[in-house]
This record gives sequence, structure tokens and C-alpha cells, in this order.
Amino acid sequence: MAVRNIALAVACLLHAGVARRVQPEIKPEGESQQSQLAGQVELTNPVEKLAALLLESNPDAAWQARTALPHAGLQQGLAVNEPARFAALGRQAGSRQAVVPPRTLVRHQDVSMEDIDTHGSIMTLSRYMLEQARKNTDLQEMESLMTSIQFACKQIASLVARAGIQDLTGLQEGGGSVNVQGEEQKKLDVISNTVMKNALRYSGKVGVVGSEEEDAPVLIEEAYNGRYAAVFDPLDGSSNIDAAISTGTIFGIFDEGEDQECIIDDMENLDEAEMQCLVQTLQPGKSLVAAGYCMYSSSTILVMTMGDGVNGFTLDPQIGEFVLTHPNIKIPKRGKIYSINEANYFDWEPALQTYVNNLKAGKGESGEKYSARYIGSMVGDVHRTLLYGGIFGYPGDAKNPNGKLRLLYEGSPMSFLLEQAGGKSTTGSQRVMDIVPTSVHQRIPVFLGSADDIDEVTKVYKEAGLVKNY
Ligand code: AFP
Repeated sequence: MAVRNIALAVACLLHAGVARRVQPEIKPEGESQQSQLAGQVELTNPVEKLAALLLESNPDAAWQARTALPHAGLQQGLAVNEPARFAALGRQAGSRQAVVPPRTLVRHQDVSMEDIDTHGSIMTLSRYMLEQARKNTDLQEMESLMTSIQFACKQIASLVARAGIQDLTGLQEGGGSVNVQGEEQKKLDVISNTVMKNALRYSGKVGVVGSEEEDAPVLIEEAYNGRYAAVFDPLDGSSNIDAAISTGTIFGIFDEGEDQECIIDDMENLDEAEMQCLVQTLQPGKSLVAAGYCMYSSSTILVMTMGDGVNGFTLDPQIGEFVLTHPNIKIPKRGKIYSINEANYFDWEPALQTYVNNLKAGKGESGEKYSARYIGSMVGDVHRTLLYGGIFGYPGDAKNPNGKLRLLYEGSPMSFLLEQAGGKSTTGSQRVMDIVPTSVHQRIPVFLGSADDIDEVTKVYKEAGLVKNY
């Protein structure tokens, strides 16, 4: 903790511009660095004094403080100043070696001002949204909404990361808590739903939310009511949570405009007409104005589209911000991976069985032998598909003719993203984005991925006469 405070103090002073960096000239090998530096030191400003004191009182802490600093420029500032402080304090050259392990020594020539400036101009999600809103004033409300969504993602990421420590694994109420779809709720399903719902509510931009964990759409009270309708799955893949495997939040945003209004007397006891009104606010995927997911994995990644391409932002835990790491994602036109729960093989249509067998044997259209990858968390499987290409699917089968995935908060938002990245999405015979929802938790079969892979599976369905409209 003390080290962190020291680091912060030094960082603040450096950041405030009080640091005058000593630029030691690096002389040929063999010449004492201490002698190079001694003549250049003036302990005149606060940061130099602070650094000198720090090194004098606790060289180890100073070293740790430097390594704890998140900013490369600041690290460099200390690294450059360290030898100077030692020289000024009359220490021996050998003691510098003891404090600064050579493997991590940052030499000032290695980091240019351009590098430091680049760090200063990181494209965070907040900045990205601000810039979009500046270019297009229609997006100003979306900017506020995305601020709330990214905040919820950070909260859920933190909960997921600490689930094993904070007793957040396992079933809600020790078991027996079941959502409207008959699925047992995990503790984190319920908490994540509240986090997401509150974030959307207090954004003041959302009028109605539809969630996997809510029986019916929830109308936001008038004080916070806004123009958008939001649909989400707060913690998709939560059956993986106890094993610390990837999970994610999926969201989609519809623009309802100011006109659509449902008058609800009692949210707890909706009558049929009120229910219909709320359901009507939920639309086909092609009406989405934004969609995305947050993936909680080895890193937390937020991937989103507002209908003009797909961008991915990685949460930098050192600064607590989502940083643009995957600009303008484009899915490969054809992949070599299929991602499908093959345990359902014997319930599939024979045409689908043949299609997958062909992929495995290298007898599909591409002639390539495919690899299988399946996490069982749609967000993780779709994220990999987006980056590497191939096909992800949860088809209908003999037991579940409509498959498992939900149209509103899984199929549609993911299809929007995939299409925006140059991929495609189908039920096998119908574009997912065209399907008008008939209920909040409607299930549909989904195949999504590389354009050529989806064209191939669509052809298989067509040739087998497997045509169905949802
Ligand atoms: P859970 O949220 O219950 O873990 O379900 C995850 C999911 O909805 C989706 O993320 C997966 O792609 C799919 O179900 C996995 O289903 P199977 O376990 O039947 O393969």
C-alpha cells in the first residue's frame, strides 16, 4: 500500500509537469555511469527532492514504485532520474545495480517523446464515443448510454473475477431459483442482471429493458425514461462460471423514438394488452441501432457496433478504461473452425450431420479439414469466430426444433455484429436479422460466421428442403 502511495505521489508530481527530466548522456561501455551523472544533477524542484528522499529512505520501495507506475512515460521519468539521485546522494555505482535489475532498466533513448505522446492519446471507449457524438449529434444520447453500459461491464467483470473469492459461485438461493425459461439461476446471473438494469435505468436514456433474467420487459419509471429500448443477457454462459471459463454480457439497443409509450398500471401484474404493448417495443435485429458484448476472459473485451463497423476495446486494468485494441474488425471470408455442440449430433437433421462430417473430413466446399472449438459460452465462441473466422452454430434439432439461443438478446445482437464485420447469420433458411420477435424469450436456430461458411450451410439446408420461417 505504501509503495502504491509513493508511486501515486510521484506520478502526480510528474504528471503535473514539475519534473525536469535529467537526460544523462550514455557513454561508452566501461565508463562509470555514476561519474556521467553526478555533474548533471540539480535538486531544485519538488519531484527531484521527492525522488531523492524516496531513494534515500527506501531504495527498494522506489524501485517498486517505478515498476508499479502504469504509464510508460512516468516509468521512464523515474528510471532516468534514479541514477541521478544516486549520484547526488553520493552512492556508489554498485548500489544502483542492486536497486535496478538490468533486465528492466529503461533507458531514456528507448522511449521517445512520440511514444509518450501516443500514450497520452490512447483511444478509450469514452473518447471514441465522444468523438462519434461530436461528428453526429444524433449519437449524443447513445454516448451517455454507452457510458452506462461500459460501467456495468466493468462491475460485472470485477464480480466475475472475484466470484470464487467472494462466494459468488453456485446457484441463487442455494438452488431452486428458476427463470421464466425454466433455467436454474446462478447467483451471478441475478446480480449481473441488477447491475445491468440499474446502469441502463440511471442512464436516463432507456424506456424499456428486456433481459434473459426478467419474465417480461421492464418499463423504466418516468423519471428516468428515455428513447431507447435495451435488450440484454447479463451473464451469458453462466453455467461456466464455477470453472472460471469465459462468460459475457450481450446487449442490443433499439431506438424507440419519443412516440412509443406503454401505459402500465402495475408492473407486477401485466394484463395481456400491456404485455403486448411492451413486446411491440421489441423489434427485429435489422432495427437495432447498436449492439455488442463484453467478454469476461483472460482479459475483458467490449466489442460493439453502431451500424458502421465493429470495434473492440480491451479493459486496461491499470487505468480502468476500455482501450481500442481491435479497430474495424473484419471476419475472414472463410475459416477453418466449426463451433457447435456435437453432443446433439444424433438429434440433428441428416443434412446437417453430413455437412459437419464433411468439414471434419476436408470434404466441404473449401476442401480444408476443419478444427472443432466449443466453449459453450456464446460470447467466447462468437468472439473467436469473429477474429479467426469459421462457423458457430446452435441449430434446431429433434428435441429442440428452435435450438437454444434467444432471438432478442443473443441471436439478433450477435448477428448485427457479425454482419457489420462482413460475416453472415442465418437460421439455416432465414436471415436472423429479419425475424420479428413474437415473444421476449423466443428461441431460434442460429448459424453465424464467415460469409462463405454461412453460404455453404445455407445451401445445405436449401438442398435438403429444410426451409422454415420464424
Ligand atoms: P448458460 O448461460 O446457461 O451457460 O447458456 C449459455 C448459452 O445460452 C450460450 O452462451 C451457449 O452458446 C449455449 O447456451 C450453450 O449451450 P449447450 O450447453 O447446450 O451447448
